[in-house]
Amino acid sequence: MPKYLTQRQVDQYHDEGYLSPIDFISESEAESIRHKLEEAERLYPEHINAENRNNAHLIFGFLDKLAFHSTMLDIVEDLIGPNFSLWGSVLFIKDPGSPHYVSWHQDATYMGMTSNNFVTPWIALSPSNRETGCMSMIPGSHKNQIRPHDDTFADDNILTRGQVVKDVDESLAVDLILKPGQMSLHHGEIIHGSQANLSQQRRVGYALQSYMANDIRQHIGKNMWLPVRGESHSGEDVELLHRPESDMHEKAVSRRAIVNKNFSDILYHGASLRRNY
Ligand SMILES: O=C(O)CCC(=O)C(=O)O
Repeated sequence: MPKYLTQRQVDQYHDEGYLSPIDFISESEAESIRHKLEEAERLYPEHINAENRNNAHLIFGFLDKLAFHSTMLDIVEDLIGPNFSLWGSVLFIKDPGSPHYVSWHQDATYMGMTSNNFVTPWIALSPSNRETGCMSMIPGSHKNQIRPHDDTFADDNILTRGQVVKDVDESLAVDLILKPGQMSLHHGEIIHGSQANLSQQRRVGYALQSYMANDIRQHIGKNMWLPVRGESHSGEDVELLHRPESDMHEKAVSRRAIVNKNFSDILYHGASLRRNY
């Protein structure tokens, strides 16, 4: 018996590679978290800006709490089992009228994992719809393994390498429309992307990227994991991370810097260029 989702939702996730929309927190809670985020951007611009949006849960309590929210953990357990850690997180923000987009890609392509059976919850902290540039998924595409990607490094592409899967049949795409406080969940191998923000409001999404069962290992870069539920990752080469002592705590800030360097080494492994994010 699943803990939070219905069996139908669990089956749908495995069959289509995503689940959406899921009511997660209230609209007012989402708004309050977004205000805290925008306050953090204002107070600590060096630590949270367009080129520094990875792993902010390691330095801010209000994001850490989302990663450890009991509803979140029950949902993740329903999809990948009871023993898992968090690999990282990414704030996907598109400013009003911004041309930034995310090309068709599969997350697992450059993550260097021994298995791609992992899940990313994407929490909407503002309305995410066609006008603001919501994510779109190609249902069932997680069953066809990793397709070749071209690294374009295109200016407006938010992805590290601007990587893109060619020849995607866009007529199959499903748009994930989310209200603030709702979330979607997607599999590490599903083909997905998002368009520019044509609206006058910010589109703010927080991706917990990704929760992984404790038998998945990093084969490129260092094995660094934040234990979340059940038995944690273990082994001689495993480095376990800590939750932040408090917002911007000195130790937390240095841990995040090490994790972000590892992220960059993994995601740009073998690439011809390295961007600052
Ligand atoms: O937020 C977006 O537009 C894209 C996010 C994404 O690709 C992801 O969470 O894997």
